[in-house]
Amino acid sequence: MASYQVYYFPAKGRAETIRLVLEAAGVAYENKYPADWASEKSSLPFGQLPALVITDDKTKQTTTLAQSAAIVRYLARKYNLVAADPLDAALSDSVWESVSDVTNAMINVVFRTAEADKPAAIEKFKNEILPHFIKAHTALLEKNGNKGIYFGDKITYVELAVFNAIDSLEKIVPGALTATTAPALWKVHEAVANHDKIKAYLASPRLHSR
Ligand SMILES: N[C@@H](CCC(=O)N[C@@H](CS)C(=O)NCC(=O)O)C(=O)O
Repeated sequence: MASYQVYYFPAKGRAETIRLVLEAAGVAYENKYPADWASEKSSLPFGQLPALVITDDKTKQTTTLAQSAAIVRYLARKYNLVAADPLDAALSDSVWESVSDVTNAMINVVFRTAEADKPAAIEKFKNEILPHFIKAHTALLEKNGNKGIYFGDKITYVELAVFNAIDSLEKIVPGALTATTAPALWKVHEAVANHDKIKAYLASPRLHSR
């Protein structure tokens, strides 16, 4: 058995899909926040957060796993939140990468664009990047019967990542990803929001407000 600490800033950010995977799996974890990031940074494998601090309950040995995609996939494999078929699992990974691309584009707009240039950057994001994302994801979801699941019948880490991305995107481009503008993607959001363990998490004090 292992104990987990999700080490990240006190926010959803790149840690939230990690938390969602743990929550969906019903696995206990603690949140660990930096007390003095400048001095802690060099102790991380790549000088960044999130990281998952894994403690072997028997030996008390700890391993610090970095990189959000690696952490999510490790936990998803361990707790059976991946597609069983290897090709479906690879296709799922491609969905994750697409979510990562659109999330990184959003981060560039919000955090790496001069204030004066932001309105134009947001418009470009909304009118060029997002429609491609919605179209591609809608095609994949429709191919699987438009049931809010990308491949097969069960929620995997990919639906959890998309749920989180939709919530994050909604803050930047309100109204751009809704039941009306992106119905197939919205079904993913609903499927995850109705997952019993996720529903409990969303109503719990463990959920970060931003
Ligand atoms: N590829 C990394 C990116 C991690 C990343 O950019 N982390 C940011 C926070 S979201 C960070 O640690 N920033 C503080 C710093 O670099 O000092 C991942 O997905 O985990």
